[in-house]
Amino acid sequence: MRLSAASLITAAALASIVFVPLVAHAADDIAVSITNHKFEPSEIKIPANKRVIITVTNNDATPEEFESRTLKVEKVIPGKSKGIVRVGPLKPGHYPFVGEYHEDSAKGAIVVE
Ligand SMILES: [Cu+2]
Repeated sequence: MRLSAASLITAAALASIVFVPLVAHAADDIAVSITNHKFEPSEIKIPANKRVIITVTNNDATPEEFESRTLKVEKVIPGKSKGIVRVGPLKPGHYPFVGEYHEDSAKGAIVVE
């Protein structure tokens, strides 16, 4: 099938529509990992009044639960897998979180500035 100029323009327009939100999302994505029941980084800085997607990679073989009582977030992440936690928009402040299954070592905070 030959592509007409009109269909190429339509394809280009669609590509730009799809491309823009992906770039906008990427700027607000934060990556956190869990290794030996500790978060890395343990302090996550995010901008105020923005939605942020936190990808939590659990490198441990055992499951962990990302939990923040102040943020009302709970997310179980099975061993050797990833989970997505959405936060915000938030006011500036300090929002602690834990890995509920290993609270002694898995501690951190989201710092909103
Ligand atoms: Cu819980």
